[in-house]
Amino acid sequence: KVTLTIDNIQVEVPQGTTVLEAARVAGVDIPSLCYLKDINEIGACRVCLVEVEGSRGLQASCVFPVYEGMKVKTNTKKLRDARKSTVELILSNHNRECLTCSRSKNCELQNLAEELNITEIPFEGEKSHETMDTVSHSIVRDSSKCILCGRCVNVCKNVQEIGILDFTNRGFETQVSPAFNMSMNDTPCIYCGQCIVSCPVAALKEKEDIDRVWDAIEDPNLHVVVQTAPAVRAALGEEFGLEIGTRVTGKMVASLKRLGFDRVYDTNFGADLTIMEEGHELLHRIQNNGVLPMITSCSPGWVRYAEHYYPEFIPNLSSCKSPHQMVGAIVKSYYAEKNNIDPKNIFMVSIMPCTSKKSESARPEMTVNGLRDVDAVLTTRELAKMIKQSRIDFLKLQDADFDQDLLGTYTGAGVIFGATGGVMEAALRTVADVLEGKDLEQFEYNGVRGIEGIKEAEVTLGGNTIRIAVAHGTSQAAKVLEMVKAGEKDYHFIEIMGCSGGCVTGGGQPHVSSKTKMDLDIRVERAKALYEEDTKLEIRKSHKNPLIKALYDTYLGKPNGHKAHELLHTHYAA
Ligand code: HC0
Ligand code: SF4
Repeated sequence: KVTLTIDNIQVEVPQGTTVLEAARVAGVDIPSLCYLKDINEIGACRVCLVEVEGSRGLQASCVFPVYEGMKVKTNTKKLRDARKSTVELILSNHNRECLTCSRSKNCELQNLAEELNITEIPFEGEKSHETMDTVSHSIVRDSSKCILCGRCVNVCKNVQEIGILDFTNRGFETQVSPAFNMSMNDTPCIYCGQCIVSCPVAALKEKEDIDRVWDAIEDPNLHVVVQTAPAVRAALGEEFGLEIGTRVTGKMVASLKRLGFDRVYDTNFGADLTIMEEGHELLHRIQNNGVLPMITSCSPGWVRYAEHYYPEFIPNLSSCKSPHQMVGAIVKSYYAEKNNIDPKNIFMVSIMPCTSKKSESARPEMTVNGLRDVDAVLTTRELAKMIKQSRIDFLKLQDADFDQDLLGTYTGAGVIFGATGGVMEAALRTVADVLEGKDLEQFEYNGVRGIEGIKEAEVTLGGNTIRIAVAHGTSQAAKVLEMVKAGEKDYHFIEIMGCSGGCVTGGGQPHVSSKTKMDLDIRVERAKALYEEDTKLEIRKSHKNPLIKALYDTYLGKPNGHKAHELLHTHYAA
């Protein structure tokens, strides 16, 4: 332990702590901009400057380690002036159209300018070359907003270990972009959006689709059905000032009804359906010498990663479509038939915590009879915008229930899909019952929960030992795949999610400031909300969902049967 004083406040912290972190412990708030805990600790922007007694010049506190007896000052005139000049310089080459910016009121640069009391920019800098890339279905890059902090570069390079974005050019023309300033669409970007949720400004954002959804709602000829992903309920409340990890399922449903959707369903129904299909696919592969390990295919960021970086594992991907695509396919077949609606007149919207889902839903494979399973995907952030546009007082909404007919029930197994390990646990709950031939009382699998990068377990089911692994974030996925390739590991089933933490920390979730990320792990807080909903539900195993049973009995036939294959499965090409 090391004892030091910061602004005369004594604080004790472990050796190796930085001054910025120590100040947080002491309750002293040092401003920062490029700093992002564990992701970007490079001391580049020089906003977090402090004075350290006995050392020359001003120090970047995010990279300066503490030492015994150290005396730090964080709030002197010299520091305020230095920080102000630094931020003024950044602003002089920044697109300052804040009024029409998607991050307005939620921008770390704007907040900093306000805190530092910057009321004018003393010099108008020459603007560097600008690029606006709107080509992909998922991500928009607007370099006029970029402040070269490097947060996106490092999350992509060091956390995801993909490396699409980098500093290009030199000096004044320095940019952050894909190589040769290519469109993201022409790179092997997986659209995970981790760069977006790391960006302090609006240089990276999702490709919005709000207007198309409003048009559909207004169109009297369209029947508009909406579904919500498990992870949305764990984060939407943050957009309305609620604490991270507050579950807002009922208010979310109420708001969707107010927005004018004709039916509100939960993707969890699709998750239950996926478990039926994927669980039986696994059993079939195990019993018939099929390709193993089978790997989940519900995270489109992961699927794109496999296609671009590990095509040799494509035969290992489950042929199941992801849950929201299954819901779309069932709405445009079964639901349409039962309600006597021409599927051409159904418009299916998915609210997702994910930016990659936008691209997934546009894939040509994700159709039935020439109709897209899902017509539009909105992120959690976009849903919050629609609610605000409609002037709905979210916090005052009475909780409402999902529509109860046809696809209207879901189980605890479906809910936990949104956290890393959840798909595996949900699958085990069903596969175990099938293999044991009974309704097992012990069905919580704590070994696959939590945020450890790679989780492994062996489960004995019906006399067979099944070896499983769970990986989240593509760097962890790569480790598992390399071990499998090298013959070091021999699993039957692997769950892989493209983002660290799983969907709860997807690229479409509400922005959380770098300051808050210092205090808590949002992966843990949001996951808690989902496990809490699981324990509150009466039915917690997918195969016990009565409407899933009815769907098979009256329409699909058997899991993995002919009709199920036609609607719910796909294939991925290398
Ligand atoms: Fe997920 Fe999903 S759990 S990918 O993380 O499998 O996006 O939340 O909706 O489709 O159910 C995201 C979240 C989903 C799907 C489900 C799966
Ligand atoms: Fe990298 Fe993901 Fe951003 Fe693409 S979306 S640039 S893969 S972090």
